[in-house]
Amino acid sequence: LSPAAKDVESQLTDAAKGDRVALARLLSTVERGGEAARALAALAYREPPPYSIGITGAPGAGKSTLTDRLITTVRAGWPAEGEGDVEPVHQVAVLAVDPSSPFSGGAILGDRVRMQDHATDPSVFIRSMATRGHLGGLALAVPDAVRVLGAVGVPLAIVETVGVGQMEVEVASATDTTVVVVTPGWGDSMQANKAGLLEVADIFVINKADRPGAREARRDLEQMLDLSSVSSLPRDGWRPPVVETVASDGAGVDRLWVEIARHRGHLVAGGVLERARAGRLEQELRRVLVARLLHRVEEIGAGDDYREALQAVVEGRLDPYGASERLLAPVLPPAPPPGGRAGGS
Ligand SMILES: Nc1nc2c(ncn2[C@@H]2O[C@H](COP(=O)(O)OP(=O)(O)O)[C@@H](O)[C@H]2O)c(=O)[nH]1
Ligand SMILES: [Mg+2]
Repeated sequence: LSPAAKDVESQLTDAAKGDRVALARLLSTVERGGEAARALAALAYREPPPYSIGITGAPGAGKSTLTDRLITTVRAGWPAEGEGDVEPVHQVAVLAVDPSSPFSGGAILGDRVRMQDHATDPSVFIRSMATRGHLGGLALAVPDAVRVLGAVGVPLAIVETVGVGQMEVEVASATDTTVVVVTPGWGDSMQANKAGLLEVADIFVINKADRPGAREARRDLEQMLDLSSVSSLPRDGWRPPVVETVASDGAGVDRLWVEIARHRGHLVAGGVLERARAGRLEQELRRVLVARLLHRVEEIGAGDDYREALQAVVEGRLDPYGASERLLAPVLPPAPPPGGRAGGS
């Protein structure tokens, strides 16, 4: 075992016993990437993942306030539909994901302050995650972090993203249950539609339902869902429910938790959970492959051979395809280009 692997192994053992500092270190390792992160992933992916909930939506929609309320509700246990009993959730971890800055900006800082009610609860672990380098970045780091949580025995992870860019939606939707938060107001649900949120939502929340327009927002969402159900979304028979909440006073949050539990029940019952997780792992494998290849491309691009080949292309002595074949020769064995055409399409 390398020293890095030994370190992460002992940190995993400590974190599994409830050592929060060890867990924080492990998540920093994931953020940094590199050899230690690689060793950590090798261990973490052997263990079952936690149940994961993604929360996404425009900045200011109330995601952090909602998450904060949800933590309180979650600690009471999983609601069982139609029955009185609950399965306890002994631990919950929140990852607040900010792709925009490596140093926590105002939004995350605000989140920290807001969630401080739970700071003294040893069963609640809250961590913000920022970008790891540039290639792959958070889209790779967050699933790794979730697996680390699973490996140390955390049964439930909530991933809150800060915005609704492609990356944020990707990160939030790489969870078992994806909650999309919108607010009443002109065009908000339309924007959710445009941002591709309709495809990824398992549950819609209309937060700030204390403000005018909640009913219209619900009508818009339901209409869009009606339209999308006739198209071919692979929903496995699940229609995303629309839940109204007032996160600032907690109204509707219990209902949200019931819907999350209902969605989980739906996934588990039909074997959908396993299939969906396998599908996400395939996407992740693809991302890792692409990230590694891009990394090699960057290395090649920093070399002398690259500059020479580029010069040859500029001077018309070589075409870009010939140049790329020459540069890739040490990485990829020569193969006919896809479709037999130069470069393929
Ligand atoms: N009126 C109203 N304000 C809310 C509600 N939920 C959150 N807010 C406020 O909206 C602002 C943004 O909330 P925040 O949770 O930081 O949003 P985030 O950016 O999506 O995480 C804060 O000032 C909250 O107090 C709500 O249900 N009703
Ligand atoms: Mg927030």
